Amino acid sequence: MSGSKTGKVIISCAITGAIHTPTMSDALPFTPEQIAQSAIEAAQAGAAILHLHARDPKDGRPTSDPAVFYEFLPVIKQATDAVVNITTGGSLTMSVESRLQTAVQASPEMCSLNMGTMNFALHPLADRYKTWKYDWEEDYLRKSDDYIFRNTFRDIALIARTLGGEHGTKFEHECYDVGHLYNMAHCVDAGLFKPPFFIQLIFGILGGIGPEVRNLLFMKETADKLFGADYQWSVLGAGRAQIPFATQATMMGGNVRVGLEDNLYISRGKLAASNAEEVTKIRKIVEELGYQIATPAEARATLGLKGGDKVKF
Ligand code: KMH
Ligand code: ZN
Repeated sequence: MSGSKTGKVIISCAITGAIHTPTMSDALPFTPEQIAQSAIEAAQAGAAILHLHARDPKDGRPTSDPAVFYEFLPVIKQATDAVVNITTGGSLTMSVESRLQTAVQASPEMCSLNMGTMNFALHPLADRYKTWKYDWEEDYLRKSDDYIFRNTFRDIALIARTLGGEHGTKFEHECYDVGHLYNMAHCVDAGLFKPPFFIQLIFGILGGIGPEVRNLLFMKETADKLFGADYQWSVLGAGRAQIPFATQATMMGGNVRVGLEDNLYISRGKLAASNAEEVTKIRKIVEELGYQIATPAEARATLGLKGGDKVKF
């Protein structure tokens, strides 16, 4: 089903992630204060959903430690009405159990859920930098040519049953390739997820489907065939695909994801100054195309979320 119930475009912003490292951009937030501030500014710029990872404040290394998340979750919640979406993807070096621990404590309205095991390669990024701010960065990137981003059917079922039950958490189903849509359909048939599903179609991650518009059309057609009117969709283009794919998705009636987790550049060769700058850019395009952006309340209505008052942070 294309377009949200309100016909408005839901902007998600992915604040810091676990792909990029501090050397790559001074704008990449990694302390709890920076993550909170960047998320609040992104919400003020128009992001209705904030996708959040945590990082060690000492050196920006990805962490799944709930204590670090809890240094910024309440701050964000008090300052904005945006939907908080906590990652269960974490980083490539984390176990599924560790990736889940914060969401189990925080009981968020939304979590990401990755719909298939895959290569998730970051190693080509390492060749772009000669010196590093922190000693973990280069190793983390270069070793990713041998990492497996683990999301077996058993892992997916564990996350679905742990968070989908009494927590009432809904999922941003992250689909990096067409097979992940069939994985999703299998899980729906197994009763793991109830509509409306929120499916994030992802293009341009090395290990997933390539950033070509024909692939977007193919993934969208496949999702329509598998899920009919039961799903809402969004598009995440990694790196330089971010804005072109978000623009294409908008024209097709979809929703969009931007943010420094996925792309550090605001234009060719120019680093984005902030997450808010990326949100502002896509918001302008959405509105120039004659669409309106969704408020957090409209996003909650479209996606069937439990409400910000039901979370535990
Ligand atoms: N950081 C990547 C391994 C998610 O948030 O669920 C994948 C990721 C997905 O960020
Ligand atoms: Zn993420």
